[in-house]
Amino acid sequence: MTDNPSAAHLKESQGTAAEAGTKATERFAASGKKSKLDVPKERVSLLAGALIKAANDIVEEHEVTYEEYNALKAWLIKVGTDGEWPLFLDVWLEHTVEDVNSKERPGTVGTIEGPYYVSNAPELQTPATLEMREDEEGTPLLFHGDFTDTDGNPIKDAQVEIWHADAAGFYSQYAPDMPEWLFRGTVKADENGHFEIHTMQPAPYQIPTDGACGQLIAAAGWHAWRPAHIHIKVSAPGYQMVTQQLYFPGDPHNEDDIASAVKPELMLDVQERADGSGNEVQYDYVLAKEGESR
Ligand code: MBD
Ligand code: FE
Repeated sequence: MTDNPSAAHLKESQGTAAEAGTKATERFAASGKKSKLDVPKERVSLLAGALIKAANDIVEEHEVTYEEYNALKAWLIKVGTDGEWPLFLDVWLEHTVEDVNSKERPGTVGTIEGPYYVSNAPELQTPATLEMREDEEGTPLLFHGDFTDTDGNPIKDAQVEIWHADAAGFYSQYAPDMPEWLFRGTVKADENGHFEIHTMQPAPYQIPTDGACGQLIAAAGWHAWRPAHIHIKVSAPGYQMVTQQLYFPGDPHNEDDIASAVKPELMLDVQERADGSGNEVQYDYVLAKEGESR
């Protein structure tokens, strides 16, 4: 593919954008999300028509040249061959979809899922320790909290699905040479709705720079960073699921997340543990019952 030594090194350490993209594309195809799609004809016509009109309006307003049109065509084709449609959509569009669809839900705030969720991560009872390697690098983090409903009553049978990058910014199952379930787990809360998870703080994440999305970022002079974050899905029978991410104060990219997925309610209040064994943070979840709305 390339004889650029730095690119070869990149491939060894983190894999290529096309490898991660292909996995994300395959995972989406295999997920229930794809099998349940049944959008009525009227909505398809309305939404596809509005999208096509918006694109045509841009061409007219900005007097797009044939060179620019062909650059767009080549780039869109590359997004597909690199498997980066999940990445592109989740970085630049999902945040608005999430906003529009969570407005009426009371309780804990959500944000985007992103492209790297894997369902059916190993089940762990609280207090849980996520899978990690011997001598795993990073700052240990004890993440704990309590589940209540919107009236303040504890919730039984709640669970926290958690996934995050390692201290180098890589996700298991999307970068090579990582244990399959590294930093991924399904943690069952106790009968009082309390959970405790031992893990390591993730690093800021740079989206792959060697694929179509990276090419766009470089061509536009943007940056490719997301702040360090922990992905979460919380759920309990009879309650609405919340998909969210949690962030660390002081991260330089909290203000300019490429995926526009940071909200003030999602900022953790991290404390140093008194015994010097790393950091600790409490974050509580308020879940809305099925059908409950503002
Ligand atoms: C990520 O880890 C992520 O969370 C998002 C939204 C996009 C790309 C990589
Ligand atoms: Fe992420």
